[in-house]
Amino acid sequence: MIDISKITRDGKALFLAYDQGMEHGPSDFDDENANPQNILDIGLKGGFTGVVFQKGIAEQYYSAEYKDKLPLIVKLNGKTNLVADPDPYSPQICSVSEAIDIGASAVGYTIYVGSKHEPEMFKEFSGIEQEAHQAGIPFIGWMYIRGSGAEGKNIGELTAYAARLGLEMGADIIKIKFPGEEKSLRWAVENAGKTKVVVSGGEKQDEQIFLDTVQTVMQAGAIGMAVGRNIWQAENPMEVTEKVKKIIWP
Ligand code: FBP
Repeated sequence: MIDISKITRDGKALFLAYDQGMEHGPSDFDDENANPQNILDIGLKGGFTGVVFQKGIAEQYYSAEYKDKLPLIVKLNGKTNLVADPDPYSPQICSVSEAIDIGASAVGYTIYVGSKHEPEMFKEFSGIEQEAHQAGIPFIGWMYIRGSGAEGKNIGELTAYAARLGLEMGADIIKIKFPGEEKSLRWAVENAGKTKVVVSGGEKQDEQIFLDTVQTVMQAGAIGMAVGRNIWQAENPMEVTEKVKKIIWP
């Protein structure tokens, strides 16, 4: 079993996600958070257990001084939101060895569960899983439900299916979206078995609603959050971070 202690604290996780510049474009940013250096500052001061970058930002901004203080998780695939495809595919754009060379303590890959492109993504996902585990680093699967195969189906059931898929495919940690209620998330966590679960933050929302979600996520048995916009789009990112940490590490 792969050791995930480098990217967790007391078995819990708080990852700072910052691949939105690729996934959504600069419309997510303002003068402060467009600068990756400010995100590293939040990650470091906030005591996050990992920061998630694509390889370009990692190469240009993640220097050796961060290595033992703020572990790097490199996302190995990505896409823009410019092509409206009902069946998304996010190709691999970075290899495991390249990620390790730029300092990665773990790697991640987004798979769109329910997309017609599942076969290509399964292939890339499993190749990465094998290489990451040969190199002894954790592999995080972003298990996102999206595609024509998921249309009209129950989100709670699909979330549990996505979580189970992460276990079946050998992910050490999976990142899933909050299915809207504790019961469904609990079922997803149960189906993930020994694979640990973190939940994504989603669009920036009212602070209390976001904190209530974090509370529910922890009650459901997840090990933490992988959150971006609800932290670095906040008026005071440090303040929200402290509140989130109090919930994750009471
Ligand atoms: P957020 O907390 O900002 O939602 O970040 C989590 C994340 O998974 C990012 O890693 C990714 O860029 C984004 O959400 C993708 O969101 P969507 O699938 O809605 O485009």
